[in-house]
Amino acid sequence: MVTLFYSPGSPYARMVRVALIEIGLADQVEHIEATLRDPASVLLPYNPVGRVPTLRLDDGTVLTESLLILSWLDTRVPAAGLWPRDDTERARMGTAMGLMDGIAVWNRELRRPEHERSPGVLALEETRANRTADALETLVANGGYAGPIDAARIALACVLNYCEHRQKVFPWRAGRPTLSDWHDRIVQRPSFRATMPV
Ligand SMILES: N[C@@H](CCC(=O)N[C@@H](CS)C(=O)NCC(=O)O)C(=O)O
Repeated sequence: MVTLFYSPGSPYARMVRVALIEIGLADQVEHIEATLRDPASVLLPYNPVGRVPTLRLDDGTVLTESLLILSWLDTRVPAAGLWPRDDTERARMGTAMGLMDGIAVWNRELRRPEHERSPGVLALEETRANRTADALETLVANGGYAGPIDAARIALACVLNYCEHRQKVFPWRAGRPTLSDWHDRIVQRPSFRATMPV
């Protein structure tokens, strides 16, 4: 059986959990919750990188990196159209992932004791996040990230919802009403409701 290692709060792992539900494979994949940055984590015997999501295939191959896992899922159910098929959608996927990566770096910096935080890193990531969210507001207002659910929409929704609940220092909604509405609608989907971090 295929096994997904995840942690409930990870936006990267959530993309895979949402995608599994959306393409109808969630019941065929064993989900194992893993602790992170923990030498005793159940994940480490399978993945020396120690990050979630990690997908262990039924032949024992272990995939790390969310985008590799999403593209593998796409090969299982190609008709679901999970992986972006054209350049516009690939570009949208890249922008959403860029926001997620920047938020992850920002969040990692904020988790350090205050005296260890780099003001330069914090400022850079705040600027990056605002710049990207402004661009996303325009993209969504011009019809981007619309249509059937795919990995680009899943990525954007996962990072925005992460900002909503976990990275609260980023007022991502301010001045971005279209992006806010887009988020509020997509997170009503059963796949997002079922994977909401507690
Ligand atoms: N580039 C990776 C990032 C995954 C990632 O950073 N996951 C975090 C949780 S959100 C993690 O597992 N952190 C544990 C660690 O860094 O040791 C991906 O796309 O899968």
